[in-house]
Amino acid sequence: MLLKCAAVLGSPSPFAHRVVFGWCVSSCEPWASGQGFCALCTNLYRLSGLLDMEGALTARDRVGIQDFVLLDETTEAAFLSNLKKRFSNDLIYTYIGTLIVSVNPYKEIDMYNKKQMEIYMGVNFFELPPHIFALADNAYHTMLTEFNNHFILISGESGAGKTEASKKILQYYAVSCPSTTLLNTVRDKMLMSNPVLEAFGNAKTLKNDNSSRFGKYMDIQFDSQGDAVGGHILNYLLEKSRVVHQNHGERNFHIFYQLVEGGSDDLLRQLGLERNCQQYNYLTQGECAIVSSINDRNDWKTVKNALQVIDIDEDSINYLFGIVASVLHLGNVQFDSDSKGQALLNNNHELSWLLGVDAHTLQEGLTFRKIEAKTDQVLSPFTTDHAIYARDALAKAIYGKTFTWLVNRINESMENKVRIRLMWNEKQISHYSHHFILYSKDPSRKTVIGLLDIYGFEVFYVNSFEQFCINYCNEKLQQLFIQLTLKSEQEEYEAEDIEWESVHFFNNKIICDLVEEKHRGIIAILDEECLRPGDATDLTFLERLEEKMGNHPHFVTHKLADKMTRKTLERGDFRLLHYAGEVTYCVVGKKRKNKQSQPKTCFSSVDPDSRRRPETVATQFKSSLLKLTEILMAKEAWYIRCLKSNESKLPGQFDEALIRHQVKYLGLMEHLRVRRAGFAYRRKYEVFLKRYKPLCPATWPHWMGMPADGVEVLVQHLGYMPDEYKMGRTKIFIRHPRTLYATEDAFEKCKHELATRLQAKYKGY
Ligand code: AOV
Ligand code: MG
Repeated sequence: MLLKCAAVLGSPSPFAHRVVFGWCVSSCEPWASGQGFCALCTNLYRLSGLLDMEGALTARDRVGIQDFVLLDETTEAAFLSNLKKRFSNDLIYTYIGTLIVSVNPYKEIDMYNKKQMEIYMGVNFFELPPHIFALADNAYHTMLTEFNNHFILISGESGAGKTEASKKILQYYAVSCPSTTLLNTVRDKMLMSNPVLEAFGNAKTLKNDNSSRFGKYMDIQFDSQGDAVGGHILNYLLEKSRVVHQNHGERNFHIFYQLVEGGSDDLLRQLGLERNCQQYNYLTQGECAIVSSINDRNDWKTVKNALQVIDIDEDSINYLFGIVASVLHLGNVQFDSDSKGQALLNNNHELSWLLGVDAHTLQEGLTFRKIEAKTDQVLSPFTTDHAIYARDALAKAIYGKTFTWLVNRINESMENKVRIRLMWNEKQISHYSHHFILYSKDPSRKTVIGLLDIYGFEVFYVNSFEQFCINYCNEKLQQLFIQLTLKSEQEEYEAEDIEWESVHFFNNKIICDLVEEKHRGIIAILDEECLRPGDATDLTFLERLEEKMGNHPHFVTHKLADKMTRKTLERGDFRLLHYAGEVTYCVVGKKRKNKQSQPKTCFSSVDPDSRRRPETVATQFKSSLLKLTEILMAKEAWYIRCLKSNESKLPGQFDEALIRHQVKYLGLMEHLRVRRAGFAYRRKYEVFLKRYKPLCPATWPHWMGMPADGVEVLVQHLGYMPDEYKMGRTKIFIRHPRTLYATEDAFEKCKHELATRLQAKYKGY
């Protein structure tokens, strides 16, 4: 029926006909078929009179619209109502232009299988129902055709579905890219890096049973033929404190439970472990070692297999589990206090299981401080509290180093070792001929798609240094989003003299500055307090903050709490009004956690840097986020904004208030307004002309005049309607993607003709 509809509609020119045709046929939601409804061309259907309009509107009413840009009104209520309709029909993805809004369904929906992947391969973005595969595919094809680097920013609060989305995208690339046996192994390694890093870097929290406790940025490298040839991971600030402490209802990192539950009897015997998580202090604080949603035994098998795929040899795997077991044993090391209050080791049993460490030296290290005098060493005994602190610091340091080691090993194994194939076969010449012509393509050149999956914004009952860092990180990502979309988009229209009614938005730069500004931000003040000798404490840090930030509109102190937010604040707390909501931070432990609290002597032989006074944790984190921002800013961005559907992790529940809050703080309404009033696509005249000039006899093979004039001639020839595009100072702006897709279709056809000619010319190349 849809085909018939499109064919009968007709259009003013053959070119425009293709636009209508492609659009109507392909953007209809398949689940509405029978009633047939295309979200993008209601008017055309109405004109044709071919469709049962009542049926079509009922379908629209039932399943909602797949692109918010096409909503009749841009109110928050309309936005939420559309989201809800789609969610209740298991349509968890909706577009705002090329951005995807995703709502966590908390249930398996059969939409990620191989067949679905195949459906989305090589199809223009809006031709099928919204899907992260469409976004992944579009990023991939844009990368190939434009030879540039891309990244996919997946954001949203804890439990919103970021990690799941990033895994699905990686799987999509693994299946959809062209393959050879050699490359398949690289691909397997990339895929298998996930279960390993999740085992060591994810944990159950109150927000999410598989919460990422580290940030991950992964570059997938492609060669010029589109093969995935390598990968590289950057990891950010692992929440090491979890190794030694978990809040009620939370767990330690998955790997500990996997080993205890899944390890063979033999392995446990070798490591001196019992098959009972309750035996280990580091596993019992949260009182939820066993969780129904997590199958530690199965996950153990997956992780063991994955470790082999990523080339970790048997010996190293044994050492790795030895270290994991050592941390558990270390957690069971207890101290008594002698009559002078000095720490004494309770018993030596656990120490004997610690890998490769002399038990006596370790015992000394845990119960005495070594003070180096000029020629002498003096041992000063620890109190029990100090000894416990030293034990925990050692456990955290061992685990942190192990995690870094793992990431390095994964990176080595994913390194691009594939020899560049310089021989091109005929099929490839045909397929990539336009690259030869238009870009003089160098087959050894590589481009990347980066996937960013970082811990989401989180607010707990007690929020500590870890939440401060995580939420600061989310603040930075929001700032990046604002910079790249709302701000730069509007600035670009201005710079290009495009008429534009500006859209107001909240710019969270003010909060980023509050945290990170040099000499004046919270991190700078925390560092000062950490490095200040003498009487600095967590409370003096708070006093300094109050002194310096007292009047800041996003900082609330104990003194001002009632006045500003009418919510009281404990004496040891301060509150930040983040873009995503207010969070009360407890300063206790902040100073200690900010210092690199690793027992340096343990690692000095392997890490020469550890002798220098280390940078504080927060400052290191701040620098790494700055670098990350630079990496991302140099790439073309794609966005997936994940929303959490409800706090109880229940399938099918759409908590309207919770979702409204997220829609608000993620700036989705503002993004929609900018998108709706703006232009979906823009390219420099030179770039646009270079690609599409074969479509017009006047511009092919060479346009001798100004590029802007060439583009004008070209689009006139293609039959662009006046309101479909605008000519800026340096770029052409195209309102709807469908116009561009039609141009792409025409280009594809033209390419085949060129390919035939090329094949003859380059035979045997
Ligand atoms: P997050 O990465 O955004 O939180 P996850 O991706 O781990 O959140 O998702 C949390 C849980 O929600 C998953 O374990 C799944 O049970 C469920 N889920 C998410 N996306 C989907 C989906 N597309 N289909 C079905 N279930 C889904 V955090 O790492 O805590 O910020 O730090
Ligand atoms: Mg995650």
